[in-house]
Amino acid sequence: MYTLHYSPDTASLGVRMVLQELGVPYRSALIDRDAGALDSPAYRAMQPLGKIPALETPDGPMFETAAMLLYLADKHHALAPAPNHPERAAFLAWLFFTSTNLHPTLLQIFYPERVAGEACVPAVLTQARAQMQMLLSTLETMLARDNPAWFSTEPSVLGYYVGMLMHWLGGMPADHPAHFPTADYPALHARLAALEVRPAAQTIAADEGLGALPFTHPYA
Ligand SMILES: N[C@@H](CCC(=O)N[C@@H](CS)C(=O)NCC(=O)O)C(=O)O
Repeated sequence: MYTLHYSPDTASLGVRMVLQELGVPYRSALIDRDAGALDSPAYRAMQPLGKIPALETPDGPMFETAAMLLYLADKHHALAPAPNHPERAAFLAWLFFTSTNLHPTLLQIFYPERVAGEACVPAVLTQARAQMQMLLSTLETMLARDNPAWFSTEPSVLGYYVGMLMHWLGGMPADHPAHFPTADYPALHARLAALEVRPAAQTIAADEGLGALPFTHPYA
């Protein structure tokens, strides 16, 4: 049995959809942020930085979204190429591309003041937006060229991870710095459109109030 410590519409979303897609027994434990739960010793013992999500597993607590996703895929032999599969190398490269490039750049766009203080916000935003455009174009080029099964015909932990990030990027109004609609990236859009209608995505999106098309038309 897993316990996912989550808060609606945060970084717990991808892991929660993956747990649902796997069909394994799990519990969703709502984090009481207002009560300071992220700073409690019990939570910090699971997630030392006090971020969301944290996952309790039979092997102990885990933090970091990508680590959880890879752990779950390997543990349940699903939603990723197996360790000895020829596609494993490419899959790992793009999973780490997402966790070390896409996700941190997204955080810089949403929280530019955390990078170098309020005075540097305009410069940070200019740089981070350009970086995000380049990263999404790089992903788009790979998808259109290679069409890997783990991001097209088959659901994968990576698809859910990128879907979660695009949910936030696509959901912002046109004048928001984080406005990056999936429609601008047709290969990515088509794959996320197929993923978001799966029962697992629909169940969690409904529970968290994220609309019927959470990856391609957030909040619609
Ligand atoms: N690298 C972490 C990032 C997690 C993260 O930034 N979570 C956000 C929620 S979307 C958070 O906990 N924010 C609370 C805060 O920064 O105080 C992961 O992938 O798990």
